[in-house]
Amino acid sequence: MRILVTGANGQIGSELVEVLRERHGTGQVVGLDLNPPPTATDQPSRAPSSNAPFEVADVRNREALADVLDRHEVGSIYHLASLLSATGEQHPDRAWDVNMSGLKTILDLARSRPVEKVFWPSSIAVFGPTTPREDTPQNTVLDPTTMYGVTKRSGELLCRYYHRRYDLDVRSLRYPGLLSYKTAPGGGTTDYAIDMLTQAAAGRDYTCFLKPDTRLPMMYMPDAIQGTLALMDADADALSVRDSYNTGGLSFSPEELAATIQARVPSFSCSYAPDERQHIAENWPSSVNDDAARTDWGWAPEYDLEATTADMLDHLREGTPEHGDVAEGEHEGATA
Ligand code: VAH
Repeated sequence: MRILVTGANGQIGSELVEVLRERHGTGQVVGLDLNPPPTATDQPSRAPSSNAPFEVADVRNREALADVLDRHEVGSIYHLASLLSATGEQHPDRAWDVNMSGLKTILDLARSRPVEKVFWPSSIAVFGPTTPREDTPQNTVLDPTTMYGVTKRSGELLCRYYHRRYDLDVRSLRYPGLLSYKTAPGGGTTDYAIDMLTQAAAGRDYTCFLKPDTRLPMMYMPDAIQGTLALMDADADALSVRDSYNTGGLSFSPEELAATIQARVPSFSCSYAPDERQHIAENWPSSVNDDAARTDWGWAPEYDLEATTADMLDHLREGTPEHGDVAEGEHEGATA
């Protein structure tokens, strides 16, 4: 049985596919995205090996996805294809369509086939202005203010329904903002952090689109990947949460990140020009409580702000050709 990863070209997908292929063998992991994978010519650092199975399809196309699942005899699915918060506010109808129709298509196909497990990423975007901002509980008021957040909360409820009604083993994490250096950011509000580190690594200053004191929950990609795999490896009976687990890594504000960068790049300077994304960020928590994830399946992030900054700067200084302009518009594959 093979593993299918939708949104395989995105921020999480491109790294998760690599780790899964190392774990299970290249031919056992099928990537799927709206666009073909990077090639040795355009993005050599990300080009998969020649025998890496890849499908170009729209996750809203039920017939195309059914063919992929059957032809590859898929036994587990990581459904990552999604529009993120900032892009979703620019294109709310498309965000609902891709995020919700895509998810329901995957869940419907999975429950009618021998698919053992499905992973789907939610986000701290499910929280809103009526939620406690510090140490946000696993179970609390969920009052999302963005279309992205609405699709993520709706998706959580859909996943829990499919687990209760059809006994589908679908599992989910509420990712915070994710930092990574291998792919260009995909239209997220928390992507300011990647942009700031990218500019600093290139010896440039940065103008941040959030206020300096906007503290948000964040996570370094290696922790996000190991947490995702730990959840999927866990015994089903150990899981007490079937909408989506809170997972925190670290929390910081733009000014805290800028200070941590300046300790390594003394010449770096950050200025602030908040835009419409400030209204998104200020409705999100500053930190989340992830005791349930730690108790149920051993969630244990390893990277703090200093370690994340050091590792990001080191790799970005090596040069990643796809970095430079921040990706905008529909970026299927990006997520959380
Ligand atoms: C975004 N990176 O900014 C995503 C994430 C918590 C934020 O879901 O939209």
